[in-house]
Amino acid sequence: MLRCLTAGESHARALLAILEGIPAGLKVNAQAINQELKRRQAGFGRGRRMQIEHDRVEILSGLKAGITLASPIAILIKNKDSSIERLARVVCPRPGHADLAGLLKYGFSDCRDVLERASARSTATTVGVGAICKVFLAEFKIKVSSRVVSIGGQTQAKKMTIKIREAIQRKDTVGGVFEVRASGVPAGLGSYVHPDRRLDARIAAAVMSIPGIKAVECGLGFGYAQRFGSECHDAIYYSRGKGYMRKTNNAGGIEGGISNGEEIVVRACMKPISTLLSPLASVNIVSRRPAKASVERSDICVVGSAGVVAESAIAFILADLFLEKFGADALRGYQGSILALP
Ligand code: EPS
Repeated sequence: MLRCLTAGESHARALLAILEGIPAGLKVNAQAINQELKRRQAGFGRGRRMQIEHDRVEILSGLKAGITLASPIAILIKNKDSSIERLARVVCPRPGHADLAGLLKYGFSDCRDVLERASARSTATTVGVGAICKVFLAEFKIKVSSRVVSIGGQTQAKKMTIKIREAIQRKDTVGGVFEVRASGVPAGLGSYVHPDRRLDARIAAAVMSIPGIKAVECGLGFGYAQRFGSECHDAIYYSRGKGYMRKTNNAGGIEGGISNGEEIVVRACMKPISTLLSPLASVNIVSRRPAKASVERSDICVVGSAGVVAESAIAFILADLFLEKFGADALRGYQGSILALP
């Protein structure tokens, strides 16, 4: 129901996105999007690029007087650093980055031709689009949030900070785990009928599409493998006021690929950023001789930002599947009781 196309490179003039399928009559303002863009840029461990960029959106189309027209919404985020034509050639691919695999795929002779688009800078557009989806979801009291679960194996805030400091001192990088929760999601989004429309499959694909994400789990995830069925499935209850309900939520709000009315809980692992100030072994692609990997300006730890990006990616999927189930041309079309208790 929703379609999105993004364009832009890390140091091109701008990043752009076109979002199609948001119904007419939704109030959207740039401020709501800018708040989310700011959240993406924040966090201890971000690199110097974040001091240069103060991401702000320009909404180019799709609105009149701040209200959606149902036409495609085009957004633009300008890059302050738009030095793409002046940047030096990169000839020593970084292990872990798209550099070498991209080079082999396209036959480039400069890793920069890969890294400009492979850069996580593109996640600014993911967040811009996700912010609009969040505004739509908020109309139905659906809220998406995230938190950092661990950094480099540490689960306590103070120890996480120490771990990032350690990475800085070591000229290293560090990854971690974040969690995204979506509350107020009605039962019935997704499908057990169509494998490609399963809510968990769609969410996993969306989160895996974020640069640096190496694993995704829903609810108990890998924890299911360590328990008996009786210890992990969420018993079903009914109350007149609340309808069907659970006292536990190990399923993370998804059963059979469909939302079950409980909170959606998703966790993902972000690998350590692959640009290392103390670089690993690589090969110079011109001489084919051993060389240290190239060092580009980068971040030390971006797990918090990745959580914000994943919120946006999940908001897009929830909005898409919500429209698939309850679709209407205009917000006014939603009058009535689509979210009534089963
Ligand atoms: C990023 C912008 C990039 C990097 C980072 C994320 O800017 P620059 O390359 O100019 O420093 O800081 O991208 C990567 C970590 C990567 O591997 O590409 C951003 O806007 O989030």
